[in-house]
Amino acid sequence: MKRVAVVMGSDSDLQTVKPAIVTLKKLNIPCEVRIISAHRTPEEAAAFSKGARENGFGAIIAAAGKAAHLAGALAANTTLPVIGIPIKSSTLDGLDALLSTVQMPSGMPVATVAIDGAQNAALLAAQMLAIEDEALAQALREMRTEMTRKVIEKDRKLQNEIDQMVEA
Ligand code: RP5
Repeated sequence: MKRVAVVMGSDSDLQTVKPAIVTLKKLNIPCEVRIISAHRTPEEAAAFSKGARENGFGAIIAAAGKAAHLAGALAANTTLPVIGIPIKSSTLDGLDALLSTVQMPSGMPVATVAIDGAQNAALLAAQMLAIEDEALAQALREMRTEMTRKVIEKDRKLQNEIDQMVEA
């Protein structure tokens, strides 16, 4: 199976990025987690994305906050799909990172998830790999079925609580 790279701009992003790592692990997708900065380590960023395809990656997740150019900088050097996670790490509540990540020029796409949307970034990467991997597609279907079951269960619980409220 292809690997997924999870790259973050700073160790201060790790807490927010954790759900992506956990989700990939739950789906048994091999991943490599790195701290690489578009601004502080630009040469490492270029080298990493230039070599990503031949190093067995199928998708790159890039998480960064503030003037978040990491996803775009990685996308500039690879034709692998790059998924950007804008991180809320400044006084602007992540809107700065969202706009920096999502507003890519034509010809250089970055698939941007919600601010701090780490789990969806991992699921999107998994769905990309699952195009050619039926076992992974099945694992994703099962994950959704479980999510649906939990929501239905919560709804049932709510109905019971409302009934008790009315009776009290
Ligand atoms: C970005 O700047 C990082 O992705 C992080 O979200 C933000 C702050 O980084 P630190 O100053 O905490 O290292 O490059």
